[in-house]
Amino acid sequence: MRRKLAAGNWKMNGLTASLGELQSLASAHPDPLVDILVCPPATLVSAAAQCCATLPIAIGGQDCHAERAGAHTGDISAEMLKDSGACAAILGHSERREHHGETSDMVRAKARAAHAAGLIAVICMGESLAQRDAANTLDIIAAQLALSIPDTSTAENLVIAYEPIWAIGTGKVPTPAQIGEVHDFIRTRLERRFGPGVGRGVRILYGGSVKPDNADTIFRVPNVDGALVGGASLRAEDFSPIIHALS
Ligand code: G2H
Repeated sequence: MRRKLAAGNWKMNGLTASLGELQSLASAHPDPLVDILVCPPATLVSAAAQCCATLPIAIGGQDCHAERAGAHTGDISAEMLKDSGACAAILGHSERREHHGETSDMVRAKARAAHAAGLIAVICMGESLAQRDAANTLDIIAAQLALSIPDTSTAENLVIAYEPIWAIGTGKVPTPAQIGEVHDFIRTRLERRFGPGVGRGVRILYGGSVKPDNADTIFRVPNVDGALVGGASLRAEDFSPIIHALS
């Protein structure tokens, strides 16, 4: 039985004052029935982890370098994230693939580093609108799955987020049938590659314009084990009803 997961991706948002939202979230869910993960910007990971030390909210980063240490100005390693109190790292988000030229090979290397440091790798994948319109969605997902997921993956240290690029921050959401088709496909591929134990244990999140008013519909889709939420995770009053819909 997979535990549901509500993950918040703050992206490049949040200052010290924003940590109050975590306190509000915990107050609204003192004993949550689902796992809650919040991934603030790197500048807030340590403070957020301290703030949540006694709260039912886990903290994650939004990226990590594939190397353990070295001359990589501006980058942070998986070990540093872990040392800051993070338990997970979002990897391969389309904004990083697009704006930072990250390939699936690079994502796989980062995920391997995350696993070595004891972090959960939340690996994102999804198709563009042009790829969907050309009926290439499942081919794109198959390639991203094959190349982005390292062999070090287990049911505990891997979470996959299906995020169609055209649904990110746009207010457009795929139909339940479209979400279900991709999530079922990912599940089947995971079972084929890792066997039924791991394949059925990995959680598959949906991401892309998840809001309080569409969460319930999305969470009814089989093989949707939760959500990776961007804009609606920034304020507890928006994230809380999404968590509630998962419970
Ligand atoms: C997709 C998502 C979070 P949003 O990027 O990863 O963002 O919910 O704002 O579309």
